[in-house]
Amino acid sequence: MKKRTLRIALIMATLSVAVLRAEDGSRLWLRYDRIDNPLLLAGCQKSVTGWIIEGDSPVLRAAAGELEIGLSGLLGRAMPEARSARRHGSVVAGTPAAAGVIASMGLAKELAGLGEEGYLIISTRFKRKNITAIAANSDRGVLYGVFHFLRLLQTGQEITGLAIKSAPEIRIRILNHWDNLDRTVERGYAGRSLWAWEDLPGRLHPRYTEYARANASIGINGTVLTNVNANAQVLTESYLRKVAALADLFRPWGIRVYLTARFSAPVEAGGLSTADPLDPAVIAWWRDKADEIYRLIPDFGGFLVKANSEGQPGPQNYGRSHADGANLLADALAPHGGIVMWRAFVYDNNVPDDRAKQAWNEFVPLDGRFRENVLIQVKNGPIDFQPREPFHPLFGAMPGTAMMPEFQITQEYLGASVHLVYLAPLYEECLRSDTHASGPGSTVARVIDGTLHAHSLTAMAGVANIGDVCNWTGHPFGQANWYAFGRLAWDPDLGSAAIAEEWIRMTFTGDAPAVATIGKMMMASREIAVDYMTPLGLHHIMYYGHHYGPGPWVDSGRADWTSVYYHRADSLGVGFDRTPAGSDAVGQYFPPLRELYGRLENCPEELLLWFHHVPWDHPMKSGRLLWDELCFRYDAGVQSAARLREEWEGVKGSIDPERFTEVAGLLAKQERDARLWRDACSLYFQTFSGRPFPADLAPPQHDLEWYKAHTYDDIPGIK
Ligand code: GCV
Repeated sequence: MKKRTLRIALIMATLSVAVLRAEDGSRLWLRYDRIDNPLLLAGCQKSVTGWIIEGDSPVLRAAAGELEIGLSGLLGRAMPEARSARRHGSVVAGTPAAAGVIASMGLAKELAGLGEEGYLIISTRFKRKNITAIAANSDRGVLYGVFHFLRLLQTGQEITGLAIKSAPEIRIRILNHWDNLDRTVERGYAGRSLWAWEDLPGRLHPRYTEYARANASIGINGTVLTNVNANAQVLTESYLRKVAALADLFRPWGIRVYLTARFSAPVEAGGLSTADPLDPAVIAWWRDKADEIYRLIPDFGGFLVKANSEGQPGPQNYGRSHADGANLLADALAPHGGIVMWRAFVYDNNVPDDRAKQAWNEFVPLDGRFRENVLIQVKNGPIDFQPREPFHPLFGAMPGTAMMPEFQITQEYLGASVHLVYLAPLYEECLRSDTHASGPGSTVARVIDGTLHAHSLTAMAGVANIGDVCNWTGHPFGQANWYAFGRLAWDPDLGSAAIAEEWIRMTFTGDAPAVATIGKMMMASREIAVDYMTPLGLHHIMYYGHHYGPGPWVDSGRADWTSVYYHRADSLGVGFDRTPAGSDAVGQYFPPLRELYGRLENCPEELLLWFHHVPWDHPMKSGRLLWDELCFRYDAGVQSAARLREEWEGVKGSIDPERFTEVAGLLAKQERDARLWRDACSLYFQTFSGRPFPADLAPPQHDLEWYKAHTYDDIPGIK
């Protein structure tokens, strides 16, 4: 058998095994099963009869492999690369540099402005034949175009008459892994870290390539391999060789590696007596370290740094500023084209001001003092990845500095890998928030895509929810959050409902009623979680440590890690007064938001208790008093969680039994724990309101002491 025929036979065998094997979720959204609608299949088979990649490079070979596997699977027939494009239905992909069909099409004008990663997908004619051209300025653009074209087939969209032009709005679209070198994952709920440091660089697990493929398919082009609570060991030579092995594997998929830099590394890994950013020996150490890294990894992306926060070392240990610290690393990386992502997640229990204000206080005075290759990485909200927060007031407040958002894909405060919570609506809510920094329309999206303040260095980070479990994310729906993050990083203006539909069709089924039901469930899920966990602007009332269940009573230990710090319940009311009469956090927002958030009568109810301490008998829009409304919202969350479980039952025949059963089990657990949230929080807040539960709501099952004593022995994550 010729080599090529053998390869195709292998692919087909793999595909049929995939059909027969249990649905374990490992194929993510890149399943490429044969299109099951016969009419659609016939149409696609007619429109796509062969493919060619013009040119040769590792990236183009990755694209070719994807086209071959994808088209063979989706069209249900072996699809090796064709010899020529001179027949109807050819798909031709490449750059004008290859001097082939793409070059002959004279696309220079259309390709202008699409940059290094954009692409065109057009239905056109070549030598009197109908073909589809996937054209780009670079091989990476071709790869992204190929994935887009396959997505059209996977989601049952039209593949004739195409005139698609796409380029990313954000330059660096990056995952942050909070993975430790011992393979535990901070806030990880999907098994151990993917990075088998003990086997690297010699043994390369097949999952590394699968990981890179999945990321490339959604446009992710960077990954920070290590935890922001960093270990300097990763900067030692032996670990850098391991990192280089991963970088080599990821490169053909357009992915660069980045590392977290522990600020005290010159002391811990370099034997210096100080890590003072202005000390000449420290400056030389980082410069030499950067040179060493780039010798091993020529396209190394740069460093992500958490400094002077939650016990991490930083420039302030030496009386220096965050700008001094960031610029030290930026100068070391600059000659190689590397960047620094410096986190604004800083707060200190010894600073008497509201935690929500501290990052702004710290960073705004430093605006304009960071090097060109520094981005300030800002969490979506001012506290910490809560089910709902207002957008972070730093967005728009530092026009002279490149800002990037950090979203959490892993569900630290949103039910770990137990709860179905589709996070795209949360990301979208933040991206669409209008900061009013330069008048109306100054959305967070316009701040971070660089258009508002003319920055060309742009980025968006997501804290990964990926581990070494078979289905990558623990909860099968966790995959949707990874997927949605990538899609939104490419285009922050995409809508979460449309992204959900794509993902469902690629991951579960194209059956229209099932797609509609699952889409509805996903779109409702974030609001449902807000209701049963932290309605009306409550926040950070999770159980100490694991953050999974309720813990509104947590009142000991570091003050800004307690719940009472945030809800401030007393006999008069509940909520954090952040008006000028309180902490004045509202003052960090631009007008008219100060007035919107700052006046009780104006404040959107979903953020009420974030910004105000509100009397228990405050009349709400529903006509209920605050206390009753709070009980009602908690209860509505539980009812809706029950509805999610029921709705899932309705898609039973449309989903494979393995994943159907797995999700059904998780939804039952979610409902159970939503009740726990409702009962625990209602009972706890009742000790302050002193009011009865509304008569039409089911009373809590146990007393408050029972909930306080409850331990969670069936949840994932580091204990
Ligand atoms: C990586 C929260 C989490 C920590 C996390 C921190 C951060 O505090 O609970 O686990 O540390 O955020 O984002 O740095």
